[in-house]
Amino acid sequence: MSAVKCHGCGGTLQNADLDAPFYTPKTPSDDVLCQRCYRMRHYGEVLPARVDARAYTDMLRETNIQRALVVNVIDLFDLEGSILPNINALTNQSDVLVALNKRDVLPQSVNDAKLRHRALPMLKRRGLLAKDTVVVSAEKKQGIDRLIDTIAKLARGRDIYVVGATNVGKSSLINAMLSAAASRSLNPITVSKARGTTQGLIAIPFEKATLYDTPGLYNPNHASAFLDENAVKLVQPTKEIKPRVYQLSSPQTLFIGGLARLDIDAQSAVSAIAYAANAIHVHRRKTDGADAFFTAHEGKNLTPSAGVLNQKTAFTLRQGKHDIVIPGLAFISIDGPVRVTVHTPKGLNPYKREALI
Ligand SMILES: Nc1nc2c(ncn2[C@@H]2O[C@H](COP(=O)(O)OP(=O)(O)OP(=O)(O)O)[C@@H](O)[C@H]2O)c(=O)[nH]1
Ligand SMILES: [Mg+2]
Repeated sequence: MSAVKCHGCGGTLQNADLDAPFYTPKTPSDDVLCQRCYRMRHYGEVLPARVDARAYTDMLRETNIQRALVVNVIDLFDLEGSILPNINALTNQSDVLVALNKRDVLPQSVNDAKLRHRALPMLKRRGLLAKDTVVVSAEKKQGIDRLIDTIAKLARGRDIYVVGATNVGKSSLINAMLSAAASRSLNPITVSKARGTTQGLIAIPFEKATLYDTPGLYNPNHASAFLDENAVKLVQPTKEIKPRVYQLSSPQTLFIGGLARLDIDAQSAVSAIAYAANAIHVHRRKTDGADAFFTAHEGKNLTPSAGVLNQKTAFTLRQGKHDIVIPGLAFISIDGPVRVTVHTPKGLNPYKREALI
């Protein structure tokens, strides 16, 4: 077998087995993409693959990551879900740079300093400590020069590993840095809405060292894990999210597509702001009869849907603004005090936090 890697995803190319990963009908060479990358790039297909925790840890352990600068990419829309559970064991904690990516999907009216200020304690509480943080958008090419400068300053000639959960935008950010530097014409890395696009380490020359793109860790607590390929495209915000504002009296219910339902129980009316991809319908109705409404409308008005909402999680929010987060789907900013019961498919676990916005 050849040892030539697909320049799209980093997997080792082979032309022996059509059904095995990294197949190409061509002779493997530096310019060849595997068939999966080719189809994702040219036909926009979503072809998910998984990198689980064990494979991920084994892969990084074999590298020099302990002596390198680690750029941990975080998706601002799925902040906590982007944190790697074992990141501290794998890296030298003092050398982590956090890139808060997909800034463009959050309202432009919130400034970067505020986002940083709100996001940092959330990351810290989950064990992610950083030497520095940069707010960026790979899509809109915002903050890219600052990211390059900060990487160069912190790396001090060492190698760089770009890590993070799957789909947070690692490869997109690297492509944005490559086009900003524009000093050499390197092949772009494959980027897609599929989770698990990058499958192996991809080495890119960076100053006198090497920058590595890495596969992302699969996180099962994410709306995408409950949806088919077409619905996966719906839940990912691609444009600035338009906040949807409600005054809810009790007992009222908000449906976020067909994947989540929030039942509100408060003494007086409460204000709730839903942040979800603009394509997702948010429905308000009386809690009474909400079960029958779901049965009648899931998959139609209430889309996307996994067919069931068979898990209930109860939250008590104190005075002040809090978010209820449905990972990968939405966060809903609610003014307490209020009790909220969240219905989701079993295994899609909501949580509460201080308000991000
Ligand atoms: N709106 C927006 N979308 C982004 C941004 N960065 C990446 N994306 C989108 O997010 C999706 C995932 O991007 P990738 O670059 O493939 O993410 P990754 O972290 O390399 O993913 P894996 O290789 O699967 O681990 C794609 O649909 C990108 O277009 C961004 O700054 N803003
Ligand atoms: Mg990637």
